[in-house]
Parts: sequence; C-alpha cells; structure tokens
Amino acid sequence: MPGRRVTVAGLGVSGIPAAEVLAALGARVTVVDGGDSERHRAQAAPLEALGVAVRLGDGATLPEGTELIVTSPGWKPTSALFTAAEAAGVEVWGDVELAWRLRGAAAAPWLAVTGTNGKTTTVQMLASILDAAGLRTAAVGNIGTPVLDVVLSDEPYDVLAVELSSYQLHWAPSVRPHSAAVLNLAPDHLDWHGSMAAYAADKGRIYEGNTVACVYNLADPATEALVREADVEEGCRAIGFGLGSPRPSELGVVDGILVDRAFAPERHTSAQELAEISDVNPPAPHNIANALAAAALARAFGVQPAAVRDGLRAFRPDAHRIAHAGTVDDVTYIDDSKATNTHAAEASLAAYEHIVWIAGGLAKGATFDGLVTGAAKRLRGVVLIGADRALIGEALARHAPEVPVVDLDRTDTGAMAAAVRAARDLAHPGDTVLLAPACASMDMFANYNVRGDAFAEAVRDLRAPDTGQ
Ligand code: UMA
Repeated sequence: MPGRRVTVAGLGVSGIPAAEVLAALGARVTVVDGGDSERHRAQAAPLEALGVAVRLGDGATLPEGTELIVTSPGWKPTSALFTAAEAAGVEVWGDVELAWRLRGAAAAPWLAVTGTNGKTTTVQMLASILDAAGLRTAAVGNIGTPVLDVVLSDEPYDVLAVELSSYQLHWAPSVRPHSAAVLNLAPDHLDWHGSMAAYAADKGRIYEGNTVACVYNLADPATEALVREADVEEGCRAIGFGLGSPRPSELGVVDGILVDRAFAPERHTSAQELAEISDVNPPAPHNIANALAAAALARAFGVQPAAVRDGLRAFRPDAHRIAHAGTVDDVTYIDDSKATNTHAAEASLAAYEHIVWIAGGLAKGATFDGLVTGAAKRLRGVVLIGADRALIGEALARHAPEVPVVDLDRTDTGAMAAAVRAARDLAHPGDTVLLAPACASMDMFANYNVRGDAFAEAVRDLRAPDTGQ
C-alpha cells in the first residue's frame, strides 16, 4: 500500500476505518462523499489530521491518479464514480474485501451469515455460542462493527461471526469463509441490485470457497440452489436446517428439542441433542430456525453441544424486533421497526390476530400485493407514513378495500406520534398495534432504531393522560 493512491467512497461507518487503516499503511488516501452535512464535516476533521484528503459534496468525480477504490457497501454498482473507475481501469473493493486481503496468514476464520432476514440475530446467537465455548470472538460486519476494526487487532481472535449484507458480498469477491449460511431469500434491495437474480447471485457469493459447511434453509429451496451453484473446497458439506425431524446432514427439531444429525458422531443412526426450544429467546418459529443455523455454523467449527445450549440461553434479542412497547387500554403495541422489508413484515403480521398496522417508509423497489393479500383478513386498520406510503395504499385499495386506511401524508420525524394516535383510534380492545413498516426508515429517521424509539416514546405518551402523569 505505501504510496498507493486510494480513493475511499463514503465517509460513514465503514469508510472511516478504511481510510484510517489505509493511511496507517502509507497509502495516499482521498475520501469522497456525496453528502456535505455537519456530521460529514465533523467526521472529516480527524481524518484530515491523519493526512487524508476529504472531498465532500461530490461523490461522482474520480480523484485524479486513483489506483484503487475502496467503497462503502451502500454505494450502488451503477454510481458514476464506478463508471469513471471502470473507464480508467481502476479496481473497486468493498471495505470487507480490504479487510479480507489485509488479514494476516494466521488470521481467525470467518463463520459468515447472510439472508434477507434474521442475519443480525443469527450472528449474535452464533457469537454467544462461540463465546460459551470459550473462544475469543466478535460479531462484526453489517451488524455495525466494521470487519476492519477486528481483523488487524493486536490480540488475535479465534473465530469471527460475520454478518454480510448483499451489498458487502457484491464488493467482496475474494472472501472465503470457513463456513457460511444463507438463512432465506426474498425480494429486497432490488433497486440497488437491479434484479432478483442479481440479488440472489450476490448473496450466493457467501458460499464461495467454504471449507467445512454450506448451511442452507430446508424451507427455502432458493438457498439450497445457491449451495449447488457455489464453488467450494473439496470435502465441504451441504448442511440443511429446518423445523422438522432431521435426516442425516441436517439440523432440526424433535419433540421440542433442537437436534443435530450433521456433525453428531452417530449421525446415520441417531441425532444429538443441542438445546430445548425454550432455550431459544424468543421461541418463535423463525427464531428457532435462526438458532439452528447458528448452531450449524458453530458445530461446523467444532463447538460442543453443551456450548450451543449455553450460548442460546445467554443470548438476548435486539430491541425493535417484535418488542413489546406497552399495553394501553387493553391494546398491545408492538415495535417491529426492524421489519425493513416485506418478508420480515409478513412474519410479524402473521403472528397477531387483529392488527392495526403502521407501515411505510422507503420501499427500496418492493411491491406490496403479496404482503397485503396475506394479511388482509387480520387488519383492523392501517396507518401509512413515509415517502413510499402510496405503494402500500394502492395495494390495500386493490386487495383489502374494506380496511380503513389513515394516510398521514407526512415524512417528518414527528409523524410517528401522530401515527400512534391514529392507530389507537382505530384499535379495539384486545387488538395489536403493530409497527412493521416493510420499508427502510431513512426517509424519516437516522435508522430503524431511531424509528422504533420514536414509536415506543409515542406509546409512552399515550399512557400519560390515562394514568394522570
Ligand atoms: N454515500 C454517497 N453516495 C452513495 C451512497 C452513500 O456519498 O451513493 C455516502 C453517504 O453520504 C454516507 C456514506 O456514503 O456518508 C455512507 O455509506 P454507506 O451507506 O455504505 O453506510 P455506512 O455508514 O458505511 O454503513 C455500512 C452499512 N450501510 C449500508 O449498507 C447502507 C451498514 O449497514 C453497516 O452496519 C456498516 O456499513 C458496517 O459494516 C446498515 C444497513 O442498513 C445497518 N444495511 C443494509 C441492511 O441491513 O438491510 C444492507
């Protein structure tokens, strides 16, 4: 790297450590970002002190002399910067690719997880299991801690639990995990990838070069198809997970027990007990599937069954994933702000009987007909917020015209309080008000955490007059 002219695309969570690491290695670094806000300027200053050039407000022009681009995951492949790079013969790596290439020869192996939904939870469960096994590990990647933050650590890790988004996989062609799982595959981020086929192909990259196990979902044949297409190391096995009784080379559930017939010594004749369903927190079907996928990766790494159980018991789920935000006047308020796509929203809409649904935000190229048709019978009413709310409104008009809809016609942050009040007015005693937006949050909020916090606060405010506070 010394003296190499590297352009880092994006001054955000992944771009900042990439610029720091490259500068420390002696590269001549320029960071470019299309934004130019107070946040950007505050983050630019410490980098500039390290000798990094920062160019804000122009993410399209290729800095002169660029020999390599290291991009943040959110940048679309069609961005003008990459068109210019291609014309100039300049290679583009993602920050994950950079991390993979910089890791030392004795670096920790990666157990990697992707999927449309459940990947953060699964990676957290996996890290908890690895930790229970006494291994030094970290949950990194799309989960929020850039992989670069740990691969160059002075104190070496035994193994990493890595969440990889389809964006990161797109920009990481050389990554070769020890073992990997694709949890499920449903349309998401189609505006970024251009098509479902391109999205699936990027997800499938996670299996490339796996050495021990390619873990797939028995209930989602598309994930198994990705295993078949992958070029893996000799001896690498395909391992299925599902909620039924497992066959050899599968993990599954028998009489309320999570069992392993993939790595168990007597797998051809019997299964090995890993944990009870009640050890999974919460023990909802989709989450048991997540736990089985995490268990499969840990077992592929040689972790013993007792550590799988202990790790699952120790795991605490994320806030904003089907979290109980309060009960007011016999109406239950559920925060599933983490449901940023239709697939995730479908799972939570299926879990309640009478629902006032708060939905909307950035649709990312999704369509809502299937989601609305599946949920129509259970909808007491719908409150729509956010930039792409009309898409959901149109699907409701087509498939559930009898369901009352309040279109708030707002994208300001305060809209959440108004949405919660409108939902309260639609709800009957015993109903559930469900924030499951089926959309990303960035049109109104910094991220889905902030959106969920706004919902929880609005629920608390509902309660205040009733209790005289
Ligand atoms: N920017 C541009 N032009 C663009 C796109 C972005 O200038 O075309 C700039 C923005 O002004 C911003 C910076 O680039 O300053 C942000 O880059 P980014 O969008 O790639 O985001 P990071 O802050 O680097 O965070 C990324 C992931 N974000 C995305 O993939 C969109 C984070 O995942 C991840 O936690 C982090 O790296 C660490 O690895 C978030 C996410 O929403 C949680 N992921 C998607 C998902 O889970 O569905 C994939």
